[in-house]
Order: sequence, then C-alpha cells, then structure tokens
Amino acid sequence: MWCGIVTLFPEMFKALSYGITSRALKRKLLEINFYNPRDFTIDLHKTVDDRPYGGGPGMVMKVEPLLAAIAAGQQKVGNNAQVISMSPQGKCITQQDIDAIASSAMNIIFIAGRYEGIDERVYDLVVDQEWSIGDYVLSGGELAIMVILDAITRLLPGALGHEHSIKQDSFVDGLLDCPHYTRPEIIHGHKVPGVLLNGDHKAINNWRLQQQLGRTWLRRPDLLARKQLTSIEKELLGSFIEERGTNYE
Ligand code: 4FV
Repeated sequence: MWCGIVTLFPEMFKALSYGITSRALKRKLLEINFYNPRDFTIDLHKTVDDRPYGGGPGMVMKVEPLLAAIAAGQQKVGNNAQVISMSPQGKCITQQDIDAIASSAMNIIFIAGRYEGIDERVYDLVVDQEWSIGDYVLSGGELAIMVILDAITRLLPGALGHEHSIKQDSFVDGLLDCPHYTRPEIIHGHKVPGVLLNGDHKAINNWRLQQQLGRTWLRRPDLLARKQLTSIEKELLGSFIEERGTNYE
C-alpha cells in the first residue's frame, strides 16, 4: 500500500517506526511519502496559512501550497490516489471502513489539517473523501492519520505474525472482544476462568463468544442492535443475562 501524507510536521510520523507499523514499513507492505506544504510555497516567508475571511479566531491553511503538495503526490502515483482530508466534519471511520481500505490496496493521499482547518476550496477542487476519527477536536490531523494508518497496516497481508488473530479482533463480527488472560493462573485472589484451563476448545470458543455478546449487550447495545444474532448467539446471550440477573458483571 502506498500513501502520501501532506503535513507541516512529517517528523511526527516517527511514531510509526515502532511495532507492527515499523515491520510493515521495513517489509515494504506500506510505503509512505511526505509532502510538506511549506516546501511548495513561493514567497520568501514560506507562508502556508492566513487570516480567515469574515474575521474570527485562528488561521486557515492556504489553497496554493496544499494543491501543489497534493499534485506532487498524485504525480508520484500516476494520478490515481484518493485524496482524503481528516477533519471532525468527516465520516466517522469504523472497522468495516478500515477492512475495506486494507483490502482495496488503493493509493491514498492524506491531508493533515492544522490551525482552524484548510481553505474550503481545497475540498471543492481535489478532496475525494473527508474522514473523522471521532467527535472531538485535535490540534492537527497528523495523529488522526496515524490512527487510521495503524488500523489499516495491521490488516495488510504479512503485517501480523499470525493472520488468524485478526479474525478474533473487536468489531470483526460487530461485537466487542472477549476478556484475555495469561499466567499466573491466580493473582491477588483473582483466578483465570476455569473454562479456559481444561482445553475443551468448543467450550472455550462458546465462552469467548458469550463474553463478546454479553459485553456488547452491556457496553455497546448500539452495536448489538445492528447485528442479526444466530439462535446459538441468542442462547448464549440469554444465559449470560440470566447468570447476571439484574446486577451486571
Ligand atoms: C480530526 C478529527 C480533527 C481539526 C482542526 C485538525 C483537527 C485541525 N481529524 N478526526 N476529530 N482535526 O480534530 O480527524 O485542522
């Protein structure tokens, strides 16, 4: 996967040089090129922002340096990159979106806004999609891009040591993840659930699915409302709720 990142702070992306994203970069599963709008300015002061028309606080990122930076990225990949701007006004990205992007192998040029945002005419002229990572305001789009890139990269074939763990991810089946335990078997008086200790994998898978259903019912009923449960799943959730009666876990 190739992605271009239009950002005033390319050094921030050093954060991707750790763990799974680092390995994916080394294995060339992911290739990133940076385009700093400041390098595409023509004035002595390398101006990338200006005061907002209509007044008001803050500054707005100028059209020309952004268009030139984006054009440089498009040139790198023969003009077939999707231009994606990160902002709170964008579509809130879900795991389903991440799955679709990771399996699409599409080229992406991300725009990291700063200040109050970018001039709207950049959207009119070159932005294909606008994405958000959540309903809160960041000081810049860089962290949002890294969140998206991290979520995509771990799904790229060869990125994770063991592919099957993806199948057990949260949200893969529209449910929250089950609890995880490792040694010691008892700590501070807290024991690992017995079902996980006697190697009955059918019982273990049922327990994990029941935990996923129960937790989703407790914490994210909105997700459960979107999911068509099988009869087994209805049974497992039913006994989860029964076992807990009114007081939840
Ligand atoms: C954001 C978000 C976000 C808004 C102004 C950058 C900031 C500044 N991006 N999801 N939430 N962006 O807050 O993606 O330009």
